[in-house]
Amino acid sequence: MKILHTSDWHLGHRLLEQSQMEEQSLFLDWLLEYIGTNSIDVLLVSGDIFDVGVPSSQAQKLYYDFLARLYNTSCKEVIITGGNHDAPSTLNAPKALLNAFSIRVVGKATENLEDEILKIFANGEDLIVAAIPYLRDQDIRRAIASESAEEIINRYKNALINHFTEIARICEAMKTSKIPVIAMGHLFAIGGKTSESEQSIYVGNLGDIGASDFPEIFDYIALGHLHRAQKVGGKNQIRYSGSPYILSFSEVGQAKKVVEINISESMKIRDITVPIFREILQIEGSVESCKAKLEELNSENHILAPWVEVILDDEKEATTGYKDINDFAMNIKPEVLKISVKNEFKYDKLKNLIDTAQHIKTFKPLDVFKLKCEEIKVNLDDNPELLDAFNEILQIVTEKE
Ligand SMILES: [Mn+2]
Repeated sequence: MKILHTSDWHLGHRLLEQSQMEEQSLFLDWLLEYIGTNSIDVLLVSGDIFDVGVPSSQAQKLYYDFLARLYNTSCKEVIITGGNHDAPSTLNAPKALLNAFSIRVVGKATENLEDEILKIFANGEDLIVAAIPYLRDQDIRRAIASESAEEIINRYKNALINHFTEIARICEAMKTSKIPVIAMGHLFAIGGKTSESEQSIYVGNLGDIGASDFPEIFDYIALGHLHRAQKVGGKNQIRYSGSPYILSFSEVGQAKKVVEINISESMKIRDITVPIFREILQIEGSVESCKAKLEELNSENHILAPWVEVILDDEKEATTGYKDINDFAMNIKPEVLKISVKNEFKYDKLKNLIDTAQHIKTFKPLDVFKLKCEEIKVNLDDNPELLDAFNEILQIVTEKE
């Protein structure tokens, strides 16, 4: 039995307002072809299928078209779990219908742990999959009033580990002879490197668990959430597949992967590099050297127009540089999505605040805002309306919460 592990498709994602649907569509075409050519039997998608809870109709079309086409391949079992970006209700809505086509969806944790455990038979072999979705605080931990920030972190972490342990216990009871057991998860496990596009999620959601916190019974753990493909704590069998394409400029230069697990060959694990359908890169230097690099990029052949962030390394050039680069970019194929100046901002004070903070909840939004204004040299005393506007937004956000 051959299994393919992927995650974090973020269908419908936009990078600096640009739709990534073209490369997402090309990736799904490639994935179908890979599955067909390599006789993959089971596909695991560990969360963040969509970028937002209520995806656009085009994003949903990508998803359903893919699943429909997958039905005619060797892959007869598909397991999809919800990520922190997915609304459980969106993923779960077609659950019963998809189940009829052996596409199992676990959008969120329920009261019944057995709902997350699936016994699969494919290509003459048995497999148990613990399809653990992203675990929301309220799904697994009863909130207790007047808890300190630290207590909240610990309780959530403990609840997370408990959940995996309980699931492992049920798998243990189900397991006969040598049936392999695979777990899926969507969480931040320490020893993993973050990128900008998932950072806010993890800082806000606290649960740091390490490789040793995962129960021993799992022969492989298919993780989602971090966008860089990586092993957790150096363990070969605990992996993030990472996102299959770049979702943030902080991921530039990363090789994007899916992971193949061959159960029949004593759990042979190997990662497969996904072809690059759109080059996303950063160009750094003076205005002239950046233009030369853009020109060079323009002369190359690309499937989709490359997307570029230009970083000017000389502050003095910045004033004319923005216009210069923008004008130049009008007549070439590569698209310049962002122009910035190196070391434009001095992060010292904000960085200090973040470094010394125990927990995201100890930040006061107003303090962060004031430091940010200071950093970008906006004087709030001269612009009191900015402070009013910020407070108004803050109030709306707080009320929504
Ligand atoms: Mn993600």
